[in-house]
Amino acid sequence: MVATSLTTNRSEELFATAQKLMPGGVNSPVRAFKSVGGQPIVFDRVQGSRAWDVDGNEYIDYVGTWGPAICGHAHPEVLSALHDAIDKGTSFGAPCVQENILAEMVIDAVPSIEMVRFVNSGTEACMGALRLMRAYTQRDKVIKFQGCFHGHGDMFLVQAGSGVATLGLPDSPGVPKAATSNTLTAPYNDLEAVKALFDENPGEIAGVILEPVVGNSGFVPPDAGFLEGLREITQENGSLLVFDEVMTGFRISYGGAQGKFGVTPDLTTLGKIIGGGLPVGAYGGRADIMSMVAPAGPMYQSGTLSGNPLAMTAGIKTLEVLQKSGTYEHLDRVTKKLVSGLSQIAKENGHQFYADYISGMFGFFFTKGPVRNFEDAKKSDLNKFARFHRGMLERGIYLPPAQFEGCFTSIAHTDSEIDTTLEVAREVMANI
Ligand code: KE4
Repeated sequence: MVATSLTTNRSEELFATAQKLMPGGVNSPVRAFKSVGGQPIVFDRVQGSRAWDVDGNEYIDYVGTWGPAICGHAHPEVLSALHDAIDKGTSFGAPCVQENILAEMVIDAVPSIEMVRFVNSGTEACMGALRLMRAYTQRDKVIKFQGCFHGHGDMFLVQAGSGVATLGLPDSPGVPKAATSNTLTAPYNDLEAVKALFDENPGEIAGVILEPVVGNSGFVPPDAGFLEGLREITQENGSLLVFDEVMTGFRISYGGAQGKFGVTPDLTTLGKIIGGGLPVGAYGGRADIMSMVAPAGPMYQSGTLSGNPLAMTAGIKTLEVLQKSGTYEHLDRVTKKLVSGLSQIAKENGHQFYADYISGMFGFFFTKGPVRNFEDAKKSDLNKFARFHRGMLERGIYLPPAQFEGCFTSIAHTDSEIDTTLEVAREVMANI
C-alpha cells in the first residue's frame, strides 16, 4: 500500500465526537467512507476546485458537494449576490421576485418544463413528481431502473443506487411492503425488459422514471436509442416519462440530458445546481400536468422553505455564470483529458479499467467493461477502488468515497490541476 503523508488528527477527533451525536457520525450515509475504509475528512472551507480540511490539508475536489458546485465552490458572483440577499432576510414564507426569475430561467433552459414547483431537495422533487404521475394518469404502478437513485422516498427504495448500493443494504426496513408493491424494476439500458413490464401490467403503469444519464451506479450513459425507446413505449401506453435530472440538470448540457439527447420527457426533477449550493429541488413539466398541483389543482404538496430567497438567488447566479460562453466546452475538455489520462495510466499499469464521461460528469470502474447497467457496475474490483481512493486522498485528490457514485468537474478545474491529478494517479495506480 502507498505510504501516507496525510495527517488527519483533528478530523478524527471531530468524527469520534460526531459518532456519539449523529447516526454513524454523518448526516448522509454516502459521506461515511464505509466502503473505502478510513474515516471521513471533516471539511473546513471550499473555494473553486479546492477543499481544505480541519487539519489544513488541501485537496483538488472531484465531488463538488455531490454536484451543485459546477461553477467551482464559493463562486465570487454567487457569494456576492447572497451577501446582498441575506440583508433582506433569510426566509419569507411568501412569494418573492427571485422565484419568478429562477422559474423563467429553468423553463427557458429545460425543454420539457413549461411550469415548475420549487421544493427543498432532490428527494422532495422526486416524491412530488411521483405523486403527480399517479394523480395525472390515475394509475399506481411505476417503473424504475436497478441502480438508479431518486432520493429516499419510500417507494424509490427498491434496488436503489448511491448509498443504498454502496452499503449493500437490502430494501430498507421501515418501508412498508405496501409502499413498494407498485414499484416495478428493470435493468438500465434494457428496453425489452421495460416492454415486458408494460405487457404484464396493461393499463396500470403511471410512468417510467430514470436518471437519463446514471450517476448513482457510478457513471453509466444511456445506449443509443434507449431514451428514444422509452419515449415511444410510454407514449404508446398512455404513461408518463419522467427524467430525474437532479444530478444531470444543467450539467450534461445547459438543457440537461434531455437537451443533449433531444428526448423530451413529460416531467423532470431537478436539484443540486439550481440551488447553487443551497438546499433546493424542483419538479416541472407540461403545463396541463403541472396544473394538477395545489393550489392550481387537487394534488397536494407544500413546503415552509420552498422558493427560499437565498436558495433562489444562489441558483439564479449559478445559472447566469453557466450561460457565459465556453462553459460547457471547458467542462468537456478538462473531463475528457482527465478520463482519457486515467484510462491510459490504468492500461500502462495492467489494470482492468473502464471510464467514461459526458460534459462535467464522469466515472470509472476497475473492470474491463463495458458498463451498461448496475450488474456490470458491480463487477468492478471494489477493493482496488478502495485502495485507489485512499492513495489519491493521501496525495490531495478528493474523489467520491464510493464506487457507485458519479464524479464531477467544474469550470474552476484547470488543465494544470488535471495534470497534477494524473501525476498522482500514475503513482497510485503503480502501487495498488
Ligand atoms: P437529495 O435529496 O439528496 O437532494 O437528492 C436526491 C437525489 C435524487 N435524484 C438523483 C439522481 C440524485 O443523484 C439524488 C442525490 N444524489 C446523492 C449522490 N448520489 C446525494 C448525496 C447524498 O446522498 O448525500
